[in-house]
Amino acid sequence: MLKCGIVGLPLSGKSTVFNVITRAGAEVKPYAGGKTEPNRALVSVPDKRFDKLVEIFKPRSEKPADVEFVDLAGLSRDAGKGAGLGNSFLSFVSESEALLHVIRVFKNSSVPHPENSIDPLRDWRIVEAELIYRDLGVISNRLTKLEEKKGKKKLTPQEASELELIKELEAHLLDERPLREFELTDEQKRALSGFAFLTLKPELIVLNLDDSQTGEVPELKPLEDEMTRKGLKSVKVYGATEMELEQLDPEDRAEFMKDLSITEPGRDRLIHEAYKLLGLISFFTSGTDEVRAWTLREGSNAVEAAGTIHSDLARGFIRAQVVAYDDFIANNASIAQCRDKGVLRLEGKDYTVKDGDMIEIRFNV
Ligand SMILES: Nc1nc2c(ncn2[C@@H]2O[C@H](COP(=O)(O)OP(=O)(O)OP(=O)(O)O)[C@@H](O)[C@H]2O)c(=O)[nH]1
Ligand SMILES: [Mg+2]
Repeated sequence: MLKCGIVGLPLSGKSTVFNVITRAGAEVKPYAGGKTEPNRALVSVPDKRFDKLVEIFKPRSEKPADVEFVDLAGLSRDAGKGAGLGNSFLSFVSESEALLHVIRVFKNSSVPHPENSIDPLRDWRIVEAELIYRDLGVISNRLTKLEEKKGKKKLTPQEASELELIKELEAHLLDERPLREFELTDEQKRALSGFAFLTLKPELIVLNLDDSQTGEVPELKPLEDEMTRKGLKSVKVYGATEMELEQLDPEDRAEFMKDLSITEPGRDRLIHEAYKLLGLISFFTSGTDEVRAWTLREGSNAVEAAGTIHSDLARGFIRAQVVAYDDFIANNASIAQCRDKGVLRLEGKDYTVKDGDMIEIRFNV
């Protein structure tokens, strides 16, 4: 299951955004400090196709894909040097596969800003610098170990190439650049995965606005320019307002959303953007027993899809019976008709699974 960590400066609205996404009702308060345990909640990925399949199959049980969101305490300037929660906080971040970085854009005189002014670009850089600093710490530990070993005996070829690589990474980080801007081969990525580098994780910037900031926001311009230069992705939310919105009944909510020109609720938008950012797709298994949505990395093959369902299905994989959701619907939700029309296919191990595939695994163990 996918895990997303929410990071940002203290009082940037992280718990507010967490509540928008999860409706979990985490504590939101206008002063920093206190609680240090992260808030966690599971969220079902909204998917109209899944809803439709449930309607068609009327299964005994249904299970949408889910994502876990973890809301952490604020990351202050110099956390990596031990300020605030320091490194214990950063270890929570390392279990996440993706980061939502909440940036305060809203003005609210009753909520102090740790840097005393609204400056999204500066704030983004402070947190980014802390993440870089933490990765440098991880690298320097590993470098020390490898250098020590090198002093005593010969390094294996693997260790020698690792040493070379992490020296390059160190230089890159010292240049104040995140590791996601360093070009790595797939093999190198695999070799580094155990380090859980924070700046290698995909990051979605969440701009937390006040509902009065619907037009152009001058304070935001410098960060927007930087995001364009760096190809960073962002999504806007009206944190405080959308949190209230989640508590309204559907009719009032629709009205309110129209006023803010929001077409998709904040929670759906955030979850969908996180999905896209991570290159994730969904496939379905469906029958009268169960309709279920599964999450898969784009580019995965049929055996990997089988493995997400159960390791036995991957081990004993014979073939996958596949039909695209759209074809299934276009053919009156009839498997027989899909077969007649030739849109129901039998695929082998190397088949690349597509978003919206309905799959049945044939296996033998
Ligand atoms: N006006 C306005 N106020 C907001 C918005 N988002 C959050 N706030 C207020 O800002 C304060 C802090 O919000 P939280 O969500 O608790 O912020 P946080 O980042 O989780 O704070 P820490 O966990 O203490 O670091 C609360 O008083 C919120 O009501 C917003 O979009 N607009
Ligand atoms: Mg909080």
